Amino acid sequence: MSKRAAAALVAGAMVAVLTACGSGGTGSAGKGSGHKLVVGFSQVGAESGWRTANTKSIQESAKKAGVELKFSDAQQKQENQIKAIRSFIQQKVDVIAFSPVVESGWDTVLKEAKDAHIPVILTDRSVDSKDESLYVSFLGSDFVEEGKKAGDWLVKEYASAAGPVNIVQLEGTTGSAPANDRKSGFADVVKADPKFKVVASQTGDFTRAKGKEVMQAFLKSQPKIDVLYAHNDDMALGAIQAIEEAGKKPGSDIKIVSVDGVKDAFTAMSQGKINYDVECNPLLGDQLMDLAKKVKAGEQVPRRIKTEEGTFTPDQATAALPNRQY
Ligand code: GZL
Repeated sequence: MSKRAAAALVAGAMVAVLTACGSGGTGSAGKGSGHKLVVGFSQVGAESGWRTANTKSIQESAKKAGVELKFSDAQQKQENQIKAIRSFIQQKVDVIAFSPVVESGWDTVLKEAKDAHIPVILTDRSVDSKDESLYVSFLGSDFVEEGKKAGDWLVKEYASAAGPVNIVQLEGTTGSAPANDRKSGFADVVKADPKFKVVASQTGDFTRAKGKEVMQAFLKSQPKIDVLYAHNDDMALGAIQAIEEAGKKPGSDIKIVSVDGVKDAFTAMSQGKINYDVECNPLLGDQLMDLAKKVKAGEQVPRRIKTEEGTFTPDQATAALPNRQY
């Protein structure tokens, strides 16, 4: 081989190696770099069956995708998520992903990630930041849509009722996107008919314990409750305990419409205790890992990726139970 041809071959090889290493950050996770993609993930907490399933999905998908996952549980505290994100920045991860416990108060720390040239992906819940450059994509459900689906069921269920239909509402974590949006989506539908009256509404913080406690208070303060709208199944399951301890029948004395679609709620539905469940899909892991790889490789990704999900009547839930993953 001539000297010129050999030199061209070496130069070509050099370019290939540099390109591979150059496309990654310090995690150098570019194509063909041979280094593992490093993702820092800050999870809300472990407050509900939905969250447990979401965490399992993310951890299993990372393993399957060969991604090094640095995982932090914030125990539902924003300050813990901010600390975790700062730690990921210090560790120079390739991508940061998180489910913001509340919508506000993220601009400062997300700016720090941006200044460190670390892309951020939002999963499950979003933020109210006006600066769209602070994150590259939001993967998760449409919570307003979920609230509307719950409202639509109620309107149909009580179409022939004269009213009033007294509703109590167990709200999710105060300030969180699912609580804000499920409340507004539901209200937008039921406000069309004055017979529907939300007589009490309070946060149960997405947990069974708090859901039971607040439902006990509703049962004491409200002379007549026809319907419970719970922003998630764990609060609905806690409320069922309170309703039964008060000597009433959940699903008939007090009808219940809930959100998430976790296995325990489907069991309650098969027992006639929950009347309708709007699914919120927690299995975001595979999509997140695929997104993270694309983002790190510098590929264009959609700004908003909406998860597909359905609704369940008691019969549908009973049929789905045997194969329900979460
Ligand atoms: C919704 C998610 C909510 C679930 C709750 O995407 O953020 O948080 O509905 C969970 O069960 O606690």
